[in-house]
Amino acid sequence: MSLFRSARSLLVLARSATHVETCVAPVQILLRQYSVDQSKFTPPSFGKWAILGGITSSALFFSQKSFADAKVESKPPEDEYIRPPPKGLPKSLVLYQYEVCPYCCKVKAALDYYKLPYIVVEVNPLLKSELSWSSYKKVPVLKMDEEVVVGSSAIVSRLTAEVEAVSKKSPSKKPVGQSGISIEEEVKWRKWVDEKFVKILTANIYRSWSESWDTFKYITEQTNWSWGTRELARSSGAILMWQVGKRMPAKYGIEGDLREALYRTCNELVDEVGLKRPFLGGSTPNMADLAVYGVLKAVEKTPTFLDAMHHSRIEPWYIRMTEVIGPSSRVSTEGSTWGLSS
Ligand SMILES: N[C@@H](CCC(=O)N[C@@H](CS)C(=O)NCC(=O)O)C(=O)O
Repeated sequence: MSLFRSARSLLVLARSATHVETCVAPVQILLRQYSVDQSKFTPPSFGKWAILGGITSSALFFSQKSFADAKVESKPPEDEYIRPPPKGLPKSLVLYQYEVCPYCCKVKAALDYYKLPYIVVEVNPLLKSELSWSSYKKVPVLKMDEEVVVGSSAIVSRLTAEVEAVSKKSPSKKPVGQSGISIEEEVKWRKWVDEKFVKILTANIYRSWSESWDTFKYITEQTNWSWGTRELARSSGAILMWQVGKRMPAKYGIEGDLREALYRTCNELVDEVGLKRPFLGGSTPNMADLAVYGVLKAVEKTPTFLDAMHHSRIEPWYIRMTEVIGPSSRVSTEGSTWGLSS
């Protein structure tokens, strides 16, 4: 039983790793393994198939309608980087997330910066039972009262539109984008985060055996699992992601030394900020600042993060961001007891 729990924990961890590709890769590997094993599978006799088929179709028949009715249909909008028309700040905000997912950290950076209190629901990456009500199965998902918004960029665009609308009426709420880059540039830099920065960062955290080990040390430290589960998950996760990580540079088209590529990418942001303003947004952060900060925050304290701070010029900007964002406005966390060793 404890072996099962540990294996499950490993998958949970591996899927909680910090990028869409890295989130799904370990499971894909296991599925590939499963399809190999299937060739050795001997089908049961016709009678057994008939019984099995009967039971399955009855179960499907009785469950299908209620499942279809229950699902909330959602998908990210095409124009996820564009501020949608505001509808008014909701009374309740519930974020469905993985704790160390970069896209979720991006949303948390915005919620924290805007001082919007939110409840976190930690999603089980294997069963996803916390999202059983939703057709969309990735995280982050944000419930704004009864409305569901999915996709990190769409969520941040929506939150910003709401806060900007409120800040026009109430100066106590922080506006964004004063004397900073244009709205078009802001979109360009947000895309840069999703299409370039997050990939280079992910390739770096699994760059070598020792780095993969340290990354998993950091990830497992975010859990309150028992010592045994944590150690097993750390070792197996580190091995798995080290192997997956080897293919990342080719897959993402990253040439040359990975660390140098990371430093260069961090410096690209710093050069764009320039010396005359503290943030891309000018005197206050904009959505591009929040996106870079969130993605970096997901790997805070890993060797990759520390190297980036010490060998690129990004640290002063990161410190300014940490100060301006301030303490988290998260009010509670639910659903995080799965995977725990009791
Ligand atoms: N473009 C999406 C990407 C979200 C995403 O890929 N999330 C990963 C977690 S890092 C995920 O949920 N993957 C599917 C899974 O775990 O099954 C966004 O910005 O929110």
